[in-house]
Amino acid sequence: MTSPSQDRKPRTPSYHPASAPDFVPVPLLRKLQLDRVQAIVAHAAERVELFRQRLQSRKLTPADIQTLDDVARLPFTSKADLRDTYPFGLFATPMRDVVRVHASSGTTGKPIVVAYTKQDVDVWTSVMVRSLAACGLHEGDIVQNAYGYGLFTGGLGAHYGAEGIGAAVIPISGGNTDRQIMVMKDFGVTAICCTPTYFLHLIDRAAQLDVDLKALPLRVGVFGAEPWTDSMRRHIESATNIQAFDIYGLSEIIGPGVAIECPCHEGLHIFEDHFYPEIIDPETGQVLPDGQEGELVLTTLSKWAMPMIRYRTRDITALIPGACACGRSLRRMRRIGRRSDDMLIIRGVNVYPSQIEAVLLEVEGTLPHYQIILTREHGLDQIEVQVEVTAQVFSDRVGTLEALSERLADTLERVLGIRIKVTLVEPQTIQRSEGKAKRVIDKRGQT
Ligand code: DLL
Repeated sequence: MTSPSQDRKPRTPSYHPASAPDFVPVPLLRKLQLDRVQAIVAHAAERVELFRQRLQSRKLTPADIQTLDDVARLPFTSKADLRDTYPFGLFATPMRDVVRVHASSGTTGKPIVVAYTKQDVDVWTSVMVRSLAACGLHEGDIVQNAYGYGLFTGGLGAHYGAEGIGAAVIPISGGNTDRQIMVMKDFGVTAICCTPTYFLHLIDRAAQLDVDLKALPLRVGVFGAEPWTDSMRRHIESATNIQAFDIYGLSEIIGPGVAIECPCHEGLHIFEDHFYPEIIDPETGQVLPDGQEGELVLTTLSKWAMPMIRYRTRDITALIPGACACGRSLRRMRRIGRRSDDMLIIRGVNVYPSQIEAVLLEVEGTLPHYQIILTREHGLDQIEVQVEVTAQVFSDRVGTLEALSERLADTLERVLGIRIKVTLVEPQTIQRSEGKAKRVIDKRGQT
């Protein structure tokens, strides 16, 4: 029997057959986009009440979409629309045609819910296969998938893609770092999928355990679900033999696989045959020309269970003018560095300060003065909430304080899906602001 790592002849064709649609001539791509946008707008207008009403109030019909530029006449969709129609109000197919449901953080206690038909799951798989192919993965690779499985789209999205390309998937999910390192070493893992900060943590922990990651066959990392930087890439690539790729996506649009870096690492190619991108000025909503920074707006061109028309992602980027040296005809966007709203991404989990505030306000004994402090220890994001309690609670027995902070941490964990350190402080401890309260102190860049 050969060990997995002995069987590592380079078998990658320079372009994987699954990538063929990435190279389609631009005029053909534009024609395909127009056909698809016309069909999806008609589908949404027929099936989604909210969209139908918005079209009517603008005196528009699907027939008004004659060119791709006409997309800019359509109304936007926002996260608030998903919240207001919770849970299934934006579904465009009956539940019997839905084969999968995922969910992601909303701005308050309830998540937002997204759905897929069988055909939608196939499209998702295909864009994930093309993503992994762009990273150089192929049959024979052993992929450790450390994105979380569950309602989060990262786990199953990467899983279907890796299986689809013919690799062997290890569905280890997130957490349990020592076991991750053991598996990486013992199973001959060649590629890892996880958040970039979790991988930084794996690097630190491997060093503590005396595991030399450079001695392993690991050669590709597919990192996304949160912003990261070129200096993180340099750190990852110097501590391992990995080539690190940035993968972008969001639940509302499909999950991971909306855009991917190619080996040129000069921006992320958007799978334009399935997602139509625009960049807008987040203040005015006006479409901006290529090269200018603004908010990314995406229209799904082939998602039937829950089409998204002009969805405001809140992610700030720019479309990169010109062609990429790799030959893909798909346009590229700059990596996402920030958002135009206050959503935080902690260990890959989306958190809105408003969700935390909603929990704090419900619990008796706390005051509406709080601060969220973010730090990074050994590559892992840490989040602490400091909250003032009433003088009476504070003067009570220590046991009362402990019980209250436990209760808050439990409730926050239930709502957010991650454990937060809760520190109760005396009244008047948290600095008051003269203008907008500064709720979030992000020290992650400094640690
Ligand atoms: O994070 C989907 C995903 C899973 C993408 C695994 C990549 C890998 P959501 O939980 O809905 O979906 O969060 C979407 O995360 O609007 C961005 O703000 C942020 N985000 C995702 N990928 C990147 C990235 C998944 N590569 C939100 N760079 C998005 C920066 C990212 N931010």
